[in-house]
Amino acid sequence: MTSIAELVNGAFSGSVRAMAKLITLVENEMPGAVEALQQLYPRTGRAYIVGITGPPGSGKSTLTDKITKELRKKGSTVGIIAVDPTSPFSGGALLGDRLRMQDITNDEGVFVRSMATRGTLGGLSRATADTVKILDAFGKDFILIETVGVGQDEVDIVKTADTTLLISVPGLGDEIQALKAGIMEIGDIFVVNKSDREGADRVVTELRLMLDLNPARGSWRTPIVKTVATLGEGIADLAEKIWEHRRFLQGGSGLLRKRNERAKEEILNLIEGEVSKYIHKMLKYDVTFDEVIEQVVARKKDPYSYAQKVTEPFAKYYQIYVDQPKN
Ligand SMILES: Nc1nc2c(ncn2[C@@H]2O[C@H](COP(=O)(O)OP(=O)(O)O)[C@@H](O)[C@H]2O)c(=O)[nH]1
Ligand SMILES: [Mg+2]
Repeated sequence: MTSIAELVNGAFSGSVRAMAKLITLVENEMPGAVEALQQLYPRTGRAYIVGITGPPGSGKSTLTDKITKELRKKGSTVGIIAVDPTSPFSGGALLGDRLRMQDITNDEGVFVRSMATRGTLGGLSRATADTVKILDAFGKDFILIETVGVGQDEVDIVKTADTTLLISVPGLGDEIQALKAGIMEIGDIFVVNKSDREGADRVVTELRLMLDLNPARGSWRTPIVKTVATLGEGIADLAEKIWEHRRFLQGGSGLLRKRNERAKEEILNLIEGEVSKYIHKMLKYDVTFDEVIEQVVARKKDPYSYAQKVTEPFAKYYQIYVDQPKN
């Protein structure tokens, strides 16, 4: 048995095996996972995190591959987390795709990990955020997260990123509509991939129009980059835009603000997780709980009073804050 401290030290000294083991530990919430993260935490915060999101088939994996090569050319090390189940990195894609990825997966400066879809809501984003920390502590300069841009979990995952690339492609008219519906706010750089196809310029024009109509984007003028990922066209430009956004965030208070927000959310999530862990355990052993459910359904009890009763010890302890006026 390797101890947690040994694994952590192993990862610090560059053992890929130790790092992979740590990720498995954390991903499956196995005993020692929290201990490992506690030990890793002081060494995190150095990596730059890029989210790559967009509809299935838009070329996220191909772009991830090409961006990785571009970053490697400049000497940066890269960690890739593929949350997309169809990603060639996770083995879900065609053999040809996977073969194309082989040269980066054989590169020592690149570490690729795919995330299995988790049952619990929020489980996937938590596992991704924890894996980011491990890769960060391990010393990866850039961490790329590939994820399909749908659903709350995905949006949460993207919130982990410092810079988010939103991928669209020509020929998906309603894609733009879907972007309008809210996901647009999370994109720092818009990528129109498959620009070898007809209609790319129209997509660019539509996106530009939409971005200009959106007032709440601060002083960052969201660039739109045309790429042909399969041919590597536009990739150098895209990498440059990532650096530009990074400089933009680091130049002002943007990066610190993003990271503060992220830390706040993480702390709150952890506290909620801890509290609900005890409640769930308690209810699991409470033989009267099934009865309570029946009574609630039969309208003999109301769920509100029961919830208040269950959380009473907690409420008593913190009542002072609830009663306190804010200032
Ligand atoms: N024509 C064209 N095909 C592309 C381009 N980028 C990716 N593809 C192809 O689109 C398909 C889906 O790409 P993939 O990277 O797996 O998309 P993902 O599902 O978003 O990760 C693959 O067959 C790619 O070879 C591009 O710029 N132009
Ligand atoms: Mg993919």
